[in-house]
Amino acid sequence: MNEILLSLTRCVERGKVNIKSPYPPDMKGQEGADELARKALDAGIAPQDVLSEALIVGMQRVGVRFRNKEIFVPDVLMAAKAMAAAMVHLKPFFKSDALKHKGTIVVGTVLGDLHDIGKKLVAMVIEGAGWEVVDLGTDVSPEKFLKAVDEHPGCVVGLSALLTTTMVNMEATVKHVKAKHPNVKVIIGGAPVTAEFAAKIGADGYSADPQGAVEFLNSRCTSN
Ligand code: B1M
Repeated sequence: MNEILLSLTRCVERGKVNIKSPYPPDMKGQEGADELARKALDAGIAPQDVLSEALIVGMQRVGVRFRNKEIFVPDVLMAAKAMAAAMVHLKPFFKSDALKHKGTIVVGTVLGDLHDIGKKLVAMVIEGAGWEVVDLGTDVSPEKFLKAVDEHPGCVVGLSALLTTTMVNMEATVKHVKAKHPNVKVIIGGAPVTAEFAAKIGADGYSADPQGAVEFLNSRCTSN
């Protein structure tokens, strides 16, 4: 494996944004995701390989370690920051079609619910896994989800809820979206949500954490 890509993977995994970043302390003064992504492209490494062999690998490790409680929310946020710094250099290639997303997921916290810390984490890890994320924010009505699905044909829908009182709006959203788009896959999550609840309301998947959402998307929602 190329040395630059190995170092880039490590920067995402450790949340090392750039050379100026003092975090993590043991990597102080070292190049970060920002410099290494640029270096990889300048060395002629294909943008697709920078993404899939370095950035996605790093973020996947972050997802697994977060699930295993080896790292915590601030670590995931730093990893996402490092990933974003690298993505700045890759973005032009998305526009030129040299890089392809695996697909699109429309995410949001359901109607009446303002909790978005977990949903944002899920969105970051999914994005880090190579998916395009359209984040509708919080307090999202079933109608707004449907409008987004209309605008992003073939997308997956991801619903988050943290209140027992708003879980009911997950059911309303699944029904509203599937009435018009029966083949659209919906995954749900959030502290009070369970796999049993997901099955009961007709959602296609449930995950307790970001990594599970990525696994659902990669295994159930891609054509390759
Ligand atoms: Co609120 N709140 N809150 N709150 N809040 C809880 C959820 C609560 C359990 C606290 C308690 O009473 N112990 C309780 C809910 C009780 C219940 O319904 N049974 C509660 C309440 C009652 C309320 C208010 C009603 C309080 C009031 O005003 N009286 C009010 C409601 C506002 C509203 O939404 N309409 C309210 C308000 C707030 C704040 C605004 C102050 C703030 C939210 C800030 C924000 O999100 N921007 C807040 C917070 C921070 C919490 C707690 C403390 C923390 C939630 C959190 O961010 N967790 C929470 C208590 C707790 O959980 N300890 C609580 C960290 C986050 C990383 O985890 O969101 O679970 P989580 O996300 C995880 C997984 O669930 C999963 O992956 C994430 C990462 O691992 N996941 C998915 C989440 N979405 C997913 C989607 C997926 C897949 C996985 O696929 C699409």
